[in-house]
Amino acid sequence: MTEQRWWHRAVVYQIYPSSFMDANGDGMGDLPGIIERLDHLADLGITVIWLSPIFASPMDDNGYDISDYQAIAPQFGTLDDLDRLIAEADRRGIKIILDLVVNHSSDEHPWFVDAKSSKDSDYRDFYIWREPAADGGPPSELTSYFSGSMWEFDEASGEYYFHQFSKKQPDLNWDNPAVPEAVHTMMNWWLDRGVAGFRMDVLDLLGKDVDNQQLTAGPKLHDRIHTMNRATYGPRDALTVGETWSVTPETAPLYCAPERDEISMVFQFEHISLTFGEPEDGAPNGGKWNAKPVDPLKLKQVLAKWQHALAGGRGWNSLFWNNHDLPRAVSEFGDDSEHRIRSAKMLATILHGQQGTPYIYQGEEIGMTNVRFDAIEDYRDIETLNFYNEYGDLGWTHAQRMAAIYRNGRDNARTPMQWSATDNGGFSTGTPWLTVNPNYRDINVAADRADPDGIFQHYQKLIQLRKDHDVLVYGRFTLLLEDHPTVFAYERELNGERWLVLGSFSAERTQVHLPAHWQNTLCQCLIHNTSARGALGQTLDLAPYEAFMLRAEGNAE
Ligand code: TEU
Repeated sequence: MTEQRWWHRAVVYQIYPSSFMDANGDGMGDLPGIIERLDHLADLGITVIWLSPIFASPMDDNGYDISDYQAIAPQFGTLDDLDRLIAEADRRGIKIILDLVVNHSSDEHPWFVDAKSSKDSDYRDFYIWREPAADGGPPSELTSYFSGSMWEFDEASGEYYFHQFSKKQPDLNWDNPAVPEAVHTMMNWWLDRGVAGFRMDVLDLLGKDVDNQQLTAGPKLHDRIHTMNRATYGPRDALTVGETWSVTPETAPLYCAPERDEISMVFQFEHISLTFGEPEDGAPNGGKWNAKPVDPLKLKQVLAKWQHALAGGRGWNSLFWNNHDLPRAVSEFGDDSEHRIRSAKMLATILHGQQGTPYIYQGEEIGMTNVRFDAIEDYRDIETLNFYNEYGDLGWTHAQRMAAIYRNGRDNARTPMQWSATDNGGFSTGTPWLTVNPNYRDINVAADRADPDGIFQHYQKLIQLRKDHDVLVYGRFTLLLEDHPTVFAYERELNGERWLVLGSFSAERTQVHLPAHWQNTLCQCLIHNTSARGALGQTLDLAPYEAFMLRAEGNAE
């Protein structure tokens, strides 16, 4: 049995601060803008905000390159603004978690500036420096997630430093005990200020063993997370969620089984990786740029596997379709044209019915879509721009590269929030740092919220259902219609209460035969995206992207 924790019942909303709301007209979202829009989130019913980085940063990777972990980037506001945000959110029953980016810092962090100034610097060993290989080249052949080598030559000292992301994001050396010590002090400083936990960036990289080229899930990883837990958030009942691209159903409990005192839950990407194709030879992040269509059968099998793997107190899942690195949910897994509204609600229903903590990415609650800019100059993301250059050298045409960016570029998620049909979607009175998706005249918060059949109200209901019905939080999950190619159906059961959650991933009408124990059942329909269903027969005739949650009430005969 699962011991109950407050974050089991939480619904998290992720804010990408530069794109949420611009209060001062400089084209960049900010903390006062978030405060202005807290009522939107309170109305939605979410209980936690994950704030993507708001710290001082040269913004080479939009804040995932931090130059001062205890200062706010001036374009986002001040520490006072953050204190105010914490207090204003708290008044609405919403907690704030921060993004903990400590696999690397910015190269403009004083630690790195000092480290680079001399081999004798007290901070030299905060980072990872190696002699060149015998031929003078980099110490090893490792390709950065953002293109190029993971090693950058430093003329002054004649050594290379290690960076898994951009060269402006040098990796911190977790083998040096002074690094965790400094990080723990910083974390406690934020916890004392009232933050409720952390989203932990690339958590599975903290155990890296660079010389043996074991970068993910390295040998010291779990010791380090456990030590961090004990020294900081563990005794404070925080929510901690680890971004873990490498985690498997077998290794997940190492992170999030309660008795291990590491983190609350993993954020795993196996369902996302299903959309990746074959990597290009020698090119970074190959699979994502060769994306393939999603197979709904595999998708539901993977999600069900994770449901089973962490059930019964073995761990806890994060449930998500998208974030700031991924394409928009409705564009990737639904239909962002004819069936946009219905498929967005279907995805939401299927996600919120599972066991785990749901994560909603800003704009998802109104069905925001991917974007297509004609010119590469309109894009801002470092990964996208490096991809465009590097794959040009590999012979990909402009059209091929743009098609890949339309499908999987990170700026799909980062175009500003669409609040209204007014200029710039009501996001800013200035010139937005990244152009607003031109479809804002049709797709925006004001229009969607005014529509009783809108997506926002569907999310509102789903969140309320999770608050009202323990079966959605703790009920046993069983996959139904296992081999059906396009219908994802499952049951949740708690103390004799049985729910059926179903979503069709097809644009066609689809017939399914219900499992025997759901045939001829009288049901109460808790939520749907097409029309309410009551008494079930033997078969169901489903509309395109139909979805619902039903509670069994008795026998229909
Ligand atoms: O992402 C980790 C990560 O591996 C991503 O860069 C991922 O590989 C890519 O987006 C998919 O191709 C985290 C953050 O979420 C991301 O925004 C940061 O850029 C990255 O870490 C570095 O901090």
